[in-house]
Amino acid sequence: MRFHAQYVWLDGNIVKWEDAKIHVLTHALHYGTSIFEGIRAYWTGRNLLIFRLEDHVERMFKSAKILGAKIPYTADEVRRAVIETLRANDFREDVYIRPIAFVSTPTVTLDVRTLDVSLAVIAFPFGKYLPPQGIRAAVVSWRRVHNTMLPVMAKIGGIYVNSVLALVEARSKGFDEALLMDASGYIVEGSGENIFIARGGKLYTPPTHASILEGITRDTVIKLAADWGMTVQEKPITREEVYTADEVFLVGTAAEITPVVEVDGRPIGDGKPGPTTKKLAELYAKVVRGEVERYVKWVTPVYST
Ligand code: PY5
Repeated sequence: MRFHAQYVWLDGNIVKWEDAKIHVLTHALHYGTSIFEGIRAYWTGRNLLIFRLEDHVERMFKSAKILGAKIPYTADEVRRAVIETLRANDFREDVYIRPIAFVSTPTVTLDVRTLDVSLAVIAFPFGKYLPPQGIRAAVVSWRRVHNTMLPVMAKIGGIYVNSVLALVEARSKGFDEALLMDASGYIVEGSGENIFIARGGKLYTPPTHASILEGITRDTVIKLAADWGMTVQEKPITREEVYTADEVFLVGTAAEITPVVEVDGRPIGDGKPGPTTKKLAELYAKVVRGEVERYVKWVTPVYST
């Protein structure tokens, strides 16, 4: 996949893609002190709809608060920057949006509280992140970093080294995606996705205190499932519960709802995407395109029609 567009939003200006550059002594490059979001916008044929923009921007401010850095914009300004970026590029297809606030002061100092924070919004056409027909996953040896060591609830650049190591391990062994255990051996997340399992007609996902990112797609799935009277129970999930689940699926902005059809060489259910996963994925595809009345509140149109 090639990531490219015409324009980038950088500290208040729309600049050409090629000109969106930063200095090599940028703090975030050295210490991972960036706060980012992954947002999708879907092209309906008539308009471009941003999914859960408010929630993503809100999470950015929470991440900054946890890090101790200050984003020098209001939430409203960040939301407007996202819309401005999409309009400048005049996208007429599905895109992925990556707002990133990063500590930009060229210094070796670690105390970020007084350092400058820059903001960029990058957006580019984007298709599937993982094969939608189902993936083969492996439980990797790297453990999910515990939230007493790094705030995994925050989407901070440096924390993603944990995910990078996990995915490199899974891919180098021939798998599509990694499943990470926490220090106690419970399965908590994919490298860039939250996990759900269906077992005996019920849905389960790890609780938010279990060293996971509090995913916005996770929240969407919990709400969509509840609409059919299917409550999702938040509980620790063991490796053997995953192996013997009827269905396993990963959720995230990039991954959307991706069926996991095999874990560590063991087929999940009959080795094909299960009915609950399929039903949720279909509904999700409608919700993000503003086709479900009840959830139109979750989409922000980019162009005035
Ligand atoms: N867990 C981790 C570790 C994540 O990186 C992500 C998002 C999620 C869960 C799901 O969160 P949400 O539903 O709020 O997106 N990952 C990024 C994404 O845009 C991609 C990282 C490579 O989906």
